[in-house]
Amino acid sequence: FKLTTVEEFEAATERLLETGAKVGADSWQLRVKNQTPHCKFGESGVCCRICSMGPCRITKKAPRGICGCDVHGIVGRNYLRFTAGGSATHSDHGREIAHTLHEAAADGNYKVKDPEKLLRLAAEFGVETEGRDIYDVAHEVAEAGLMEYGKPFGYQVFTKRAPEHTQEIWDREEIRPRAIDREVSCALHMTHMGCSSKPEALIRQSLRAGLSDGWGGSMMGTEFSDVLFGTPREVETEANLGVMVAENVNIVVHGHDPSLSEMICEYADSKEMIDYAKSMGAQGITVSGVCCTSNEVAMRRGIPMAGNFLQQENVVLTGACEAIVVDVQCIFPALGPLSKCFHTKFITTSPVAQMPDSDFIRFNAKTAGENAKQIVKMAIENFKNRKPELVHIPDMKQKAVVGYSVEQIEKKLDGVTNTHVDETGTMMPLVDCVKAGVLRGAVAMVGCNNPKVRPDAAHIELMKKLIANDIILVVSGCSAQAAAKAGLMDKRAKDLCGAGLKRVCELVDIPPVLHMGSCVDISRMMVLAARIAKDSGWNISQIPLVGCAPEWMSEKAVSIGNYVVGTGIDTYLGVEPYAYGSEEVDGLLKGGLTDWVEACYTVEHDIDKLGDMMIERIEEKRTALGI
Ligand code: NFS
Ligand code: SF4
Repeated sequence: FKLTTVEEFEAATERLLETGAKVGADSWQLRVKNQTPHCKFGESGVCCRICSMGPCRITKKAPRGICGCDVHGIVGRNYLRFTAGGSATHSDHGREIAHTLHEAAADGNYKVKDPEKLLRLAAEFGVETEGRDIYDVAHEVAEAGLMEYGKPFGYQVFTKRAPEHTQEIWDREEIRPRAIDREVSCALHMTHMGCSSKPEALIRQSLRAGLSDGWGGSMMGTEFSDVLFGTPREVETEANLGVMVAENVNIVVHGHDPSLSEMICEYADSKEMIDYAKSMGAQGITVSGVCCTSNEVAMRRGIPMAGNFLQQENVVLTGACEAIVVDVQCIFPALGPLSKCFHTKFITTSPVAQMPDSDFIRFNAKTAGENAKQIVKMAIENFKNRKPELVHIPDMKQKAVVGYSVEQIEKKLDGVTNTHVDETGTMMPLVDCVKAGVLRGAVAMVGCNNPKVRPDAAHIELMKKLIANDIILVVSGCSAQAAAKAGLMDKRAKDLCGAGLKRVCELVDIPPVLHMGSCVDISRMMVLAARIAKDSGWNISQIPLVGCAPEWMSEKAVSIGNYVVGTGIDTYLGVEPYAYGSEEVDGLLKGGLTDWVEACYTVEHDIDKLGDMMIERIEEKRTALGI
């Protein structure tokens, strides 16, 4: 067993870019060159363009905008707007899933696959279940969920899942999130010309808007997806471009909302479609994924992961992609023109993400079956248009075991003989390992790729370093895919761990890097932290646990950062937020927040140092606990 190295990834990309050059394709690698150097005003957050007296940018000579706003107000407002964008995006995804749940029917496209979870949610939302049809319950739970977006009074119901101490902090600091849409609207209101320019107020709202995502919209996205498509369980899969099969019709699903990708997987697996593919000269159909929709179907169905964010152009560059089918978020508009250089169909499906040079097949819950069938057929019929001389699939993939929902982790721990042998459903075996020092702690590593960081290298190098130091990883999003591509989700990766973590991997029968899902599934990590805190009696901020997003790029990532920090988990970034132009805002984010929520950010570009800092912080937390 051998890990795949980043050098090997890069060589494969180079080879694909040669094909691209042949057909005159553009690439992000080229566009990065055109966009470098980036605008320093934008990067430091000191440019304001929220009213038409501006744009104003702050310099030594011009310390205030035309309205008189200073640099701290401008940077703070930009930071809050960035957060609001992310919170809106995750939460609107959650809302879509709630609508899908509302459409679920015994004879419909969407069914209830995890009734047990539905009943638990019904209890949380106060929905009557006694003697009722499961679909009636589903619809009422969906409605209750949808009310979380706009309810006039009260707070997010899921915030009750947090430990008492955390809830007290949220109330004390006035950051317990109210209706989700309200927090996003309020953020836009506060940042309108002539409203808030006080960093404390703006950053406080950033936390609240983030928390409305993590403990609201994202959590709903996760929970309702589990009800509809099943709560993830341990499953084997594979990762990297080598999962595409030259002889087969290759359909790549990309985006975030599993409602579409689940249906595509369902139909692509039907005898009717497979026979049709064979009649068209292919040997079968391979569905693989990119970005978080890939994580969703990998976690629930073992559908292989073709790659992560900065690999999305590569799947087209293989020349073997019949269709790349997208829903929402993180989709490069570049895929339109790129697909035109090949036979690939670029199929957009959501009114929320419409792009030039794509075939738009409007997907919705009522017509989902027909839509999916139409898309699969289109891909099959496109097989004959391949240009064989352009086909090259890098022979590169790794095995991975994925599917570590909180429920699955709990089950795994139940299987361990321990001092709490009579108890099930407890995190205590894990806590005991941490107390004993066999496990030093955990890092939740999440987020994107960013060309500002050598893609995947930060994720993979950090993970290798951490597991060698007996620190377990829970991961999601594109970070998870980096791990899987490298081979870190193969159970044999235990041999790269320190002796303690290796023993834990053997005992619990897990890989050292646990795939917890997509980015909305970082809500699973919040629930896990809450459970560990409750079972151990520690506060969340006392757990030897930190968050990390070494290659983050999106607004969603900033929203996540805010709720992870807002939940009491120190967070380590490898890319600066656009906030360093204000000492006050920068100071709050990188220190001041600790007084409010017992956690803050650390930003470090040197990835090796970033790793050392996390290890140091974990050890500090251990010392403080006296373990
Ligand atoms: Ni998260 Fe998922 Fe990837 Fe970043 Fe985009 S796919 S929602 S935002 S790039 S991890
Ligand atoms: Fe300039 Fe103030 Fe308008 Fe911003 S709000 S563009 S700082 S005048």
